[in-house]
Amino acid sequence: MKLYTYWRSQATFRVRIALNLKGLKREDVVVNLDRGEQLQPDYKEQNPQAVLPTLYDGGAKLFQSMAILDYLEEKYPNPPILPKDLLARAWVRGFALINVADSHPLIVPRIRNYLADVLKLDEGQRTAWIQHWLGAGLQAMEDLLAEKNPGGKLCHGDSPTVADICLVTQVTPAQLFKTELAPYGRVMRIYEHCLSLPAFAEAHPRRQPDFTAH
Ligand SMILES: N[C@@H](CCC(=O)N[C@@H](CS)C(=O)NCC(=O)O)C(=O)O
Repeated sequence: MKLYTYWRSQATFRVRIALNLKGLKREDVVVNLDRGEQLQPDYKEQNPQAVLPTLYDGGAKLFQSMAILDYLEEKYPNPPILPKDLLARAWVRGFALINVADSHPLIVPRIRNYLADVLKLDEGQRTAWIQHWLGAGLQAMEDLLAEKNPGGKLCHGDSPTVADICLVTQVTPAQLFKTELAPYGRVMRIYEHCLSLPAFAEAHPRRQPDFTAH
């Protein structure tokens, strides 16, 4: 598999975790988002939306992290990253979408650039925006865990699911943008447990060869 990646891309982090959980090897091609390389014609040819990740499985091209996670689950079902039970699957997917569909889209580089270049928000206002929307997602996750699984080491069941992957990629940008994490005790307990697992730890932004300290 060939993965177009960047260390700080949360959407790509999701795919790295899923590939590791399923024991699938990958070759990385770095697209430096801080230098705007996603906008270069050679990458836009791969991914017309000009975003990471893009994954090639042999000759097949895949894009959008949730679609990739679903594809991996269907093509490589063992070990599973979705529960078998229908309602549990819906809960896990719903939990994951808080990150993928509601929080993360509001903090990606093209949004941050628009806030800066078009709306002329200063750095403090932009950071407040990011912390607000990440905090809203973290609070929703915390409340859902309190309702369904208050003492769990993982979001659902005994093995990692898409919910845990997306909980982790909700917390890492919150850490990067110095969001207050103390109010989210259940989320953080699961985060710490996930990061003790090699599949998550190896995929972490700091462990990527292209990581640069900010
Ligand atoms: N919904 C997409 C998000 C894709 C996305 O926005 N990726 C970010 C990196 S995490 C990106 O490449 N952004 C480039 C930009 O905003 O210009 C997914 O989950 O794959």
